[in-house]
Amino acid sequence: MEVKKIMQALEQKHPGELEYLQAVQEVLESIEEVYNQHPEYEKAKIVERMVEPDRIFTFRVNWVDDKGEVQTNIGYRVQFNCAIGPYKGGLRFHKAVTPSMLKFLGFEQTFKNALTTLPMGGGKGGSDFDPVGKSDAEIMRFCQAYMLELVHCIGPDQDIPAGDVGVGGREIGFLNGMYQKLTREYHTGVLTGKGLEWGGSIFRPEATGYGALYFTEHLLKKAGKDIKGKKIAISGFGNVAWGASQKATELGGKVVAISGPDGVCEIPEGITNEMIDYMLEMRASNRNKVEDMATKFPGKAKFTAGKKAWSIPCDIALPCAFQNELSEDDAKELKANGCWCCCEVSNMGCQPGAIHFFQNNGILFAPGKAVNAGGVATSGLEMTQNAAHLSWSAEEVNNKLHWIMESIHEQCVKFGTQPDGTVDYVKGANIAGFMKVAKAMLDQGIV
Ligand code: 2IT
Repeated sequence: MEVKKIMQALEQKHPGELEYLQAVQEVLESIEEVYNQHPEYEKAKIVERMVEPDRIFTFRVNWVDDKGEVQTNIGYRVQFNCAIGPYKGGLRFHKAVTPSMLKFLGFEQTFKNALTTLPMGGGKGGSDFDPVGKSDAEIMRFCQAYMLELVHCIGPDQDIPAGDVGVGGREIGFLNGMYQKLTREYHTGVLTGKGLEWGGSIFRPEATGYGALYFTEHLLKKAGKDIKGKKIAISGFGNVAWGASQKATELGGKVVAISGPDGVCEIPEGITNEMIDYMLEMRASNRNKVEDMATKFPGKAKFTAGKKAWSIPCDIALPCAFQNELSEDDAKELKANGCWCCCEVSNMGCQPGAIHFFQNNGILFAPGKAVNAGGVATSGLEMTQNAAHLSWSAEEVNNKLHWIMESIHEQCVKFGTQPDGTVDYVKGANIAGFMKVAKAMLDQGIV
């Protein structure tokens, strides 16, 4: 395989699909060496087949807003790769959603799911519907209209969506209600992230953030460090930032910043449980403003408009918001302010320049597909509980999540340890995920 050649061909086929091309390039660069030691992969054109989604559904979604006006959005479901199990991955509702964004997310999901140790293939979906400023009734009508089409693409043994940016427990509820209405099938296993009363798993809402901190703990331990008393900057204030803030605080870290599209809130004394609870209200309000935290807790949280979380001095940076949210300049600012570790929690949260800067400047870095896999892993645990028609205890789910994150860390160490003894977590995660999917594809022939 020659990465350059494959990328050129892909760019020709998918011009302008920047996020997708970026995600593919990152993976191919890190697996190139290992791949070239396996002529059987080359012969079966594993890479050429793996970078293309199995199929993409695109559909129009019409709904009526509170003013009585008809709205038109586009809905998607990308079924990326089913070599190791049914398609699994979240739904993103965000005004910037494009096929490129969902293809990058589906591609990443395929490797991430492989790392979880559970048999799940990769998928992703969503819509350019913008939840900002929408009423609950509008959210419900949109979710129902979206499910009128999505219903034809999914099923408990085919494709199991969950939440992502803009899709949380409320949206999964509306989607599941409509799915049952349309199909008259009352199994619990077609969506994950469900409410506890109707088939959801305990800790699924917290799992992405909790898992990220379990992974971070292992990474720090391996590097001879620990989290106690460390200053942590977190971007975003949504579901992932919420779970990460909780677990970081519980483990003795001090969360000194959260952020939003409007700016950053600095919290010099560290985030409190009251503030963490308030993050949920901020998300439910659909205002999308982190300034609300400073308004609610004057004197404790200080808002600065237009600034990112990376402007606040910290030891550890945890991007928890959106792809490409941390640039090379941000990485430089972080280092100048004393940061020595960045665990990417958002999918592809760091731009390639930022990752290279971290790696070339001795800053510990781990990629999203390893760090944030606790979310989908717990979705997998939810599917298992649904299939067995039972619910596990908090302790049981937490122990399993803990074990999965530890094993993801071990896979990264196994495939990413460099001759000087340091761990390249990007290589480790990509090679480990790739090898599993590649082997599964090879075993199952040219399909
Ligand atoms: O990016 C992700 O891993 C998710 N949004 C969670 C997917 C899932 O199926 O739980």
